[in-house]
Amino acid sequence: MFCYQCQETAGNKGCTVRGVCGKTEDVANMQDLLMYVMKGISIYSTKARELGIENEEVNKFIYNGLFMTITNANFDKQRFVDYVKEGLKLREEIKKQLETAGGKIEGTLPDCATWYAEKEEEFERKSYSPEVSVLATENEDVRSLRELITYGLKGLAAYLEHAVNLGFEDKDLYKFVQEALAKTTDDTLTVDELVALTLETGKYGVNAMALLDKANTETYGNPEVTKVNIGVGTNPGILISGHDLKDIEDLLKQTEGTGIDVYTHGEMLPAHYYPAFKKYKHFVGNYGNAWWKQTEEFETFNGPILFTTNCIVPPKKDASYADRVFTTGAAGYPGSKHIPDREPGEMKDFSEIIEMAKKCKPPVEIEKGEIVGGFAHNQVVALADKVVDAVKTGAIKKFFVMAGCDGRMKSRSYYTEFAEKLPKDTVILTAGCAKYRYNKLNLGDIGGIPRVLDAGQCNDSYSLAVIALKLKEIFELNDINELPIAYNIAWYEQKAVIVLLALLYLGVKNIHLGPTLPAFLSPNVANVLVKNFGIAGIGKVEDDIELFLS
Ligand code: SF4
Ligand code: SF3
Repeated sequence: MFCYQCQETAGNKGCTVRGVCGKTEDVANMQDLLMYVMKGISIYSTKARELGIENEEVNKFIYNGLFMTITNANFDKQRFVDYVKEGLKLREEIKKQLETAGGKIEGTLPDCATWYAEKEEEFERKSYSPEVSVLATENEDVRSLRELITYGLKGLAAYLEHAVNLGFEDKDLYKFVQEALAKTTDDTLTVDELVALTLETGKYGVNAMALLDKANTETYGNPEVTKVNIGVGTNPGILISGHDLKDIEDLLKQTEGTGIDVYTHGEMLPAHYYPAFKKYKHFVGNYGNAWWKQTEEFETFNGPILFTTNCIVPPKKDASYADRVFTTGAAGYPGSKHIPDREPGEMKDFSEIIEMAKKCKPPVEIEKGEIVGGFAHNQVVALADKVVDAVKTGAIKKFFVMAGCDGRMKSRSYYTEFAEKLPKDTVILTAGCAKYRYNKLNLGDIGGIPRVLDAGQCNDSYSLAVIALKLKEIFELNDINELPIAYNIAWYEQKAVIVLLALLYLGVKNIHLGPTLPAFLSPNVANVLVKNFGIAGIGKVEDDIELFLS
């Protein structure tokens, strides 16, 4: 195996024996094979689209398959095997559609478009062969750019899937994702062309996040300032983790009146900010912190846990909660019950989880109090006068965008320290699970504006960009970079990659990225990012604060 797609990759080089995330070699290889097959499908579907052929099944297969390979989303090998099988069938189908329409692909086709097998043993063998690996691309700059694009596409696909689940779609996104995947197999593309494709990925990333923002807000209303309880009630509870709002809607509906409470975990916290979910009295609060603390915090929750997406941490051998873990959507874990997709017009069936919860003890309280969030673009724009005044009078000197992911590395205490040491006339704008490093610190407020403004999930980083563009308009500036906003972003998995590419596309410069720069950036590619966009890593807290404020 070789995997270097996340921030915690072994030695900041690559996982080669077993993932730091817990992904075993055979699962990693099968994920590579799925990527390989999806590239093959995309070669045909892209050509077919030129002839007006749009295959809905292919569209769904690709975004869901990409999502399944995101760090900590799915560890279930059999699901990847089944998916590879389905993918090969689908590839033959779209190939036939293309041929029937008189279409033909010029030149020699790459192996990913022609390799075919039916037996699982053959999948296994293929998944271990070098041509399927990331390392098959020998030129390290080309590999770096291909992977940067691919990881961006994975993040984009995840956001797209959430939007589609709410009935919102954009055919251009399917087209771009498949076209870009196909291009990662094209040896004739130059480094410059791949750099251009990277930026284009950012552009579509903005579109995907905008689509999801529209889907979320039109379905559930605009997030509003909300106090979220972090303590517990006296009823048994179900803990729901991940990012999918449609899933939490179904769960809240089905648990109403059952005597079971619902708690959010990790990236599901922002569900509390949406007006549509506030009416549920049994929607009690948020339990625990960012994903990496789950092996400890799930021990005391006592009830079933539902993963709608990443981040799953494999339960420890002696974990008491392992048989209470359920997955759904792109998420999966071997041995955990997977709740099937909803039939059109219906809800997912969570009855098994609810029945299990009824037999469980209530959660043990691990924290007390409240946290405040809900500062997505609509809410902040509603407060714009106040914010603008504070900037004009100098009460707010600078904003710090500290969106992104959290992770288990010790070096991430940098972000807690950074938040603590920032001068009192600064405001943190956050989104994603990165916030757990400082959202319980009580950093105070500036004239009623809290010093940590949480917009929501990682995809709501889009909201932060909308806020920046709005401020640019109010202050009548020519360039988004003239605003008193600094970017100190934490990354972990591939959703943060699409957020980063989206910000670059929007013209944001001098983003600091930590706690380490991606291992998949070759020195030359890193240099392009440094030179053209002023991307930098992080250093010592005091030095960085001084640098940002200078
Ligand atoms: Fe390693 Fe990250 Fe890949 Fe897991 S996802 S195998 S930790 S690089
Ligand atoms: Fe977190 Fe996994 Fe990235 Fe949506 S839940 S931000 S890491």
